[in-house]
Amino acid sequence: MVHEDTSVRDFICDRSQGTRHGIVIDPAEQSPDIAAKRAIAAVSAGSKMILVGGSSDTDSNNVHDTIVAIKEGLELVTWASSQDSVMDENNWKIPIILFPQGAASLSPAADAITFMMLMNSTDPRFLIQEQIKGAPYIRNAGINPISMGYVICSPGGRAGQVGKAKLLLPNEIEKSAAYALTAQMYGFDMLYLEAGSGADKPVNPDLIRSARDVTEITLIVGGGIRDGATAKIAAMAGADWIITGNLVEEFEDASELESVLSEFIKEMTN
Ligand code: 1GP
Repeated sequence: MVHEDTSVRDFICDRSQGTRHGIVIDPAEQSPDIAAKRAIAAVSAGSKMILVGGSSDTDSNNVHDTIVAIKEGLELVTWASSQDSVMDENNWKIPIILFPQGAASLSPAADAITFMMLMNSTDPRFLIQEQIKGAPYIRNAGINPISMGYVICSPGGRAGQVGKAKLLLPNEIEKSAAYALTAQMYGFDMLYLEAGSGADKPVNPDLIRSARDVTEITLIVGGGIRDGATAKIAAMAGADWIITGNLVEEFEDASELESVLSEFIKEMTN
């Protein structure tokens, strides 16, 4: 039986909370220790989801070690705040979610997995084959699947190349709406519009708006978002989640990262 705990999915898909911020940690880009420090800084700043994954150089070992380190780090802070009457321990209970490049980079320690179809891939591997490979493992490990349509928009970056995506162009407004409708008709929990990590331009807000206008699906937007003002534009267009990756990797110092992300989230939500 597929794991029935729907609490993580409900938390992620709850659209009543306004636009929230999440981070993506690429296990190939830092040690598990540093990843944990970054995750703690982000959660302390107000981030509400931690995705773990990357487009290349991830395998189940570095994915697993990274997830375990983040989990242990957050558990420690949760415990510390439970001993402190001023701090709310619930603020630290943030899901750690696998954001996999394929069936070879999974970990049973994750709270959930974005079980995704790369909807505009030209390769059946990313449409359905990796999913078939991974599904039995996901069931046996008891990881909660959160179904997701993943659409890579130009410029697309490494994710677009690796996933052999026929990129969604900034002017393909109706096509974006059609992808959103298709994702909803498949019963997917969420739709992720991705410009690619490190993109020089984020997803065109008109693509976000057209997807938002035709569906109630939870919308995630990421790629090339480096400041709160850009995040706010995506939020106003209808994004439920803004994901940043590179920004998090830029700071060695955790307290500096925390203050940059606090400012980012404040600007995004104001
Ligand atoms: C990757 O969209 C995310 O899936 C993050 O992109 O690294 O550009 O923030 P950035």
